[in-house]
Amino acid sequence: MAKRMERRKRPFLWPALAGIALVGMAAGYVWLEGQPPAPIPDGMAWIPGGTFWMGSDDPMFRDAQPVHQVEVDGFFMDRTEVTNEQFERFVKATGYVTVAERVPRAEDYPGAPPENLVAGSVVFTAPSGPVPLDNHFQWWSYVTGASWRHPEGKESTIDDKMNHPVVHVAYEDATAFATWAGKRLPTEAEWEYAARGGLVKKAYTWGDEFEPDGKTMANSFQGHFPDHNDAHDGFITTAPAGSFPPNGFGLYDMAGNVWEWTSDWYRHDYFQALASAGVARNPQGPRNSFDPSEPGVQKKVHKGGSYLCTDQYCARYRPGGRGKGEPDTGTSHLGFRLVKDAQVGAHKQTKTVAPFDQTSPRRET
Ligand SMILES: [Ca+2]
Ligand SMILES: [Ca+2]
Repeated sequence: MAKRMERRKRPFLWPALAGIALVGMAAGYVWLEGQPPAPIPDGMAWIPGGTFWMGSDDPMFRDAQPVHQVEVDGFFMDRTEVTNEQFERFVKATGYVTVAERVPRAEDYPGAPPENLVAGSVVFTAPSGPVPLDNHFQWWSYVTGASWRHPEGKESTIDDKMNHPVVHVAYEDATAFATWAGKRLPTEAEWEYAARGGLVKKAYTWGDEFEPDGKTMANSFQGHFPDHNDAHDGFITTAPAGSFPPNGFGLYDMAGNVWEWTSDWYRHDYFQALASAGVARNPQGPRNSFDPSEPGVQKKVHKGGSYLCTDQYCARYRPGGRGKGEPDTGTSHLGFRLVKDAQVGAHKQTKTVAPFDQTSPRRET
């Protein structure tokens, strides 16, 4: 039923809008303590485990407070967002059809006018002039025919964007790709830990200064949001994955370019629960979702901000910032990257903090 209710929202409600000793050999990996496991899968970086300060003291990020300590085990992570070229390989191999490409079924949307039951996705379109920033419908709209193959609508293509991040992917599209690739989505804690690149409590993934020595470090939005993007960084929408300097772990675009799915459910108060329970180890997210701005709408956590982020409106290219969205809703600035455990089948000690409504079942995804 939960799934059914969520599916109903797709065409009508778009989202508001992280000593050297041989100690083991498993699944082909030789793990030397103090060294990364080998071999490192193609296109991935080894993120050594550790403890970090998660969240942000920024007054804009109330749902990212308090800053609290989290410990995560080591893992491999894609160096870049998943690209159109990689996603196309998956689609050609499997015949997979994304959520945005499927025609919504009338039985899933009782009462919906037939003309609204069309395949499509949510696309950013700049308004012609300045608009109040309290209504995102001024710049987001559901566009018939928009999908990963047609990011701005059915007339647009990805022919010259094969090295750009794939967009218009719903949560189930990302997990389908992950299953095919033998990887998984990161937890929110893994994603943020990786984004910080070994830095402690820094505002950005590279430090505390937005443009150190005048250097542009991420694909974000410059100009006047949302009507005028002067593309000071060279890109109005997506940039080829890996266009800006990597962070301390060798990861690209952990700030900006496109938002990225994590496996955690979103709750605005989750960090309060984690902080009160001591150091969280490999937290997997709350058991259920709650967003006070849209009660009853189940959402997953997005991380990293996008080419639309600006301090004028959304500064969530900062690693402590949190985004959110319904699992069945992809947009023109949302993609993903994946992680892989070092030892396949290894038991991961986890600390699931679930102080909330225990009667609500956790939705399997
Ligand atoms: Ca830009
Ligand atoms: Ca990104």
